[in-house]
Amino acid sequence: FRRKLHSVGIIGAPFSRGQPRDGVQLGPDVIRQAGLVKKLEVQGCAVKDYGNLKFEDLPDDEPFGSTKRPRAVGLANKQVADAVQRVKNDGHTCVMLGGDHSLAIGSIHGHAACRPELKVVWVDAHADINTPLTSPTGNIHGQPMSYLIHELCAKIPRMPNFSWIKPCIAAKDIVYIGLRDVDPEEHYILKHLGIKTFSMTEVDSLGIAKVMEQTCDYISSKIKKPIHLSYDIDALDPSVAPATGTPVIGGLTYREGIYITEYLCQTGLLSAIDIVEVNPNQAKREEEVHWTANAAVDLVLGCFGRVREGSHADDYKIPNP
Ligand code: EXY
Ligand code: MN
Ligand code: MN
Repeated sequence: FRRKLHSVGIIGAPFSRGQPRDGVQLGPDVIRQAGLVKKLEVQGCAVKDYGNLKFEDLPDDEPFGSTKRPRAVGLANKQVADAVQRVKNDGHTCVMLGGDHSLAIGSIHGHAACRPELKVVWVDAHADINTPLTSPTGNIHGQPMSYLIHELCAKIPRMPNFSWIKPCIAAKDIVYIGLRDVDPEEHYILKHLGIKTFSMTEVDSLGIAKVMEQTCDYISSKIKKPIHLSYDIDALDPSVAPATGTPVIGGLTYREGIYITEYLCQTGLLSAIDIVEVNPNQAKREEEVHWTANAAVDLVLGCFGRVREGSHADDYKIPNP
């Protein structure tokens, strides 16, 4: 067999204003400190780390209705969208390290600007599809999908620093995996738009192998399209990834979580990846930061060819004595 050589472009997005808890802005550095770049290189990837984006602090960012920090979120996402476009135009598979999940607005928007046909696989305990008017919290990290879907366009109010955002995906282009904490309004939206979902119940009944088979049948039945994988670390069970802001019991095992990335990697269609919601300040002890960061690193490695059976270079020879 022949190993595919991946070229990876990494963007750090140290941003937390899509939710109220401090610390998620440390995600990119915590994930890098767990050895991400080195480990990717060891498995044969060419890596360009574009470093961290610098986000302005906006002092007078009054809520818009109940939506919190709209100006900061709108502006940061514009920066993310531009950065993702740059990485894609440079020819890499893009890895965006968050930061909270509001950053998927910019990441998917920027990706779609370069790959208008893309499909989204959203791995998360939550659906993140509240509109500003259905949101129970006003936190934009629970809303990113609503800004991106054509079918919800008429339901989104005009908000400051959001005018550049144009819906860029259709409801049929999305698959969710790992859902187990969905608001009633979100559940209505998912059903009303006929969005494909594999909640934890389907993971239990089908097993993760069938879930991934059906996911890929659904998103690439006839023509192969680029895949955007948006991976919220809280999709994993809190016993595996405790350092996150909104943990929900009953999540994906480490093995199920990794299997998703291995499976998507072998499609050859992964084009951009988000790893979000790693928050070291939410850990009860230092160890929990390491578990969570290591899990995040292993998810990225799985996206770029790491297989658990092991692998070797094409030209390897057993040394002669
Ligand atoms: N559904 C709740 C809300 O909209 O506020 C909770 C969202 C949590 C979002 C986390 C990051 O995935
Ligand atoms: Mn999320
Ligand atoms: Mn989540």
